[in-house]
Amino acid sequence: MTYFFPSGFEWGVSTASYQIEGAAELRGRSVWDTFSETPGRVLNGDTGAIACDHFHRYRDDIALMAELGVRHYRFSISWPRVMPEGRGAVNEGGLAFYERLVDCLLEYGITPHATLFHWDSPQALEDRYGSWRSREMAQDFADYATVVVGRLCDRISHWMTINEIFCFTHMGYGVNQVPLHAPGTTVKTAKETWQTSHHALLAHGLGCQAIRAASRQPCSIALVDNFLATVPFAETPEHIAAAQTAFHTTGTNGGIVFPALTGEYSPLLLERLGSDAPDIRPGDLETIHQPLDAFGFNVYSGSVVRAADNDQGYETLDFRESYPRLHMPWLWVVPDGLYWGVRHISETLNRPDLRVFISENGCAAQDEVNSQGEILDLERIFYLRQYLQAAHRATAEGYPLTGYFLWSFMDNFEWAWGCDRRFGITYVDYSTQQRIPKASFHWYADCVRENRVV
Ligand code: IFM
Repeated sequence: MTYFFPSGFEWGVSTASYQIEGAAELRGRSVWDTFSETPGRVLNGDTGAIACDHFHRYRDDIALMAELGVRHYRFSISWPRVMPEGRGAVNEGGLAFYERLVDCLLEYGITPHATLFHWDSPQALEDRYGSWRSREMAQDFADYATVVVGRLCDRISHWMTINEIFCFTHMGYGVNQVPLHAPGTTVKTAKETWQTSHHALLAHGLGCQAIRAASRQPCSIALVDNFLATVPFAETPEHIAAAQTAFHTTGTNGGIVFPALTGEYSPLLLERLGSDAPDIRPGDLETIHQPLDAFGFNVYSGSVVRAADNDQGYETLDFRESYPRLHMPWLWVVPDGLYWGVRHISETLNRPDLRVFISENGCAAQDEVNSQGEILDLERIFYLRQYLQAAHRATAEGYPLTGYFLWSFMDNFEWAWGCDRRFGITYVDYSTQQRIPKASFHWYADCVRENRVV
C-alpha cells in the first residue's frame, strides 16, 4: 500500500495562542493566567507567561515551518490580546501582532487558518459575570469576532470559531470538585456545567454570523471539536450499529457536536440528562445550527464499543493497563478513531455534505536530546503513521476529508501539565528557547513533500 493522498490535500501544523505566545505583559489577563498562577493547579507551577516566546520569535518559527514544507498553519488569536477587558477598547498592538504574523506566513506561501477562541478567555469577563456561566459571553465573543475579522479579513479567509467546547466548559466547571481547567470553578449541579457549554454553542453561532457579516471577502468558517469517536469492536453490521448508537451518549457528543451540526441535542442524551439538561430558549438551536463550510476534528484517541444484550444495546470496552498509550493518561492509541470520527459525521450525523479536516492530531512523548543532539521520537512516528493511514482510508473510501494539521508544530504549554508534556515535532529548550527539529519533523516533512504516508 502506498498511501498517496488526493492531490490538493492540505498538510499543516497547529498551535494555540496561550500555549506558545508568551508576552503576557503585552495583553490583558486571561483566565489561564489566574489559574496557572494559583498554586497547585498546574504541574511544577508553570504558566504561559513566556511559553515559547513566539510573540517575539514568530519569524524564525515561520521560517522553520517553511523548511518543514507545510502550506497551512492553524493558530489561534488571543481574545485578551485584542480586547484586554474582553469588550470595548481594542489593543492596537495586539491586532498589529497578528497582522505581522499573517504577513510573514503569506510571504512564505503558508495559508493562515485562524481560531478565534482556544480557551484563553479574558479574566475581566470572568470577574464581570463568570464568563461561560453567563449568556452575555456569547454576544461578547461575537463582538470580539467582528473586530478581529474586520481587521484581518483582507489577509485571512479560513476561520474557526471555537476550539473544543468540552474542555473549557465541562473541564473548567467541576461539579462539587475542583476542575482541571480554567476558570476552575466548582459548581453544584451538572445542569450548571451543561449551561456553560450551551452558552459556548451560542457563542459559536453568533460568532459565525459575525464573521460572515464582517468579512469583506468570501471565507470558510468551521467549528473545531474533539468529540469522542466510537469505534466498532469489529466492522460487522451489529457492532457498527452499536457504535452509532453509542456515539450519541459517549462523552459530551450528544450535547455539543449534535446541536452544532444537526440543530438538535441528541434525544438519547436529553433522556439520560433529565433535569440536568441545560435551559434552551426558543431560537437558540437555530442560532447554534449555522451553515458551516467545514468542520475541524481534533482526534487523539477513541472509544471501542460492541453490541450487547442490554437496555442500551451496546457496551463500551475498557482499555487494560497493557493497551498501547502515549505520554498522557488519556492517550490510548486508537487510530481507527480518526476514520470512524470522519465517518460518523457523514453517516451518524447525516452530514455527508460537510467537508472535514483534522485540525489536531499528535501525541506527547518523553523527548530528550541524545548525545548526538538528536531527538529520536520513534513512538511519535509510530503513532502518527497509524493515524495518517486511517486518514488515508477515509479519503480512499470517499469521505470528504480534505486536510490534516499535526498537533503540534512545537512543544508548548500543555495546560494543567505545564511544560512537562511535549507534543511538538520541534523540541523547545525552554531555558534557551532553542528549537530543535525532532526525528518526527523530518519524517513529517517527507510525508508532506510526497503527499503520502512514508
Ligand atoms: O494541547 C492541547 C490543545 O490545546 C487542545 N487539544 C488537545 C491538545 C493536547 O492535549
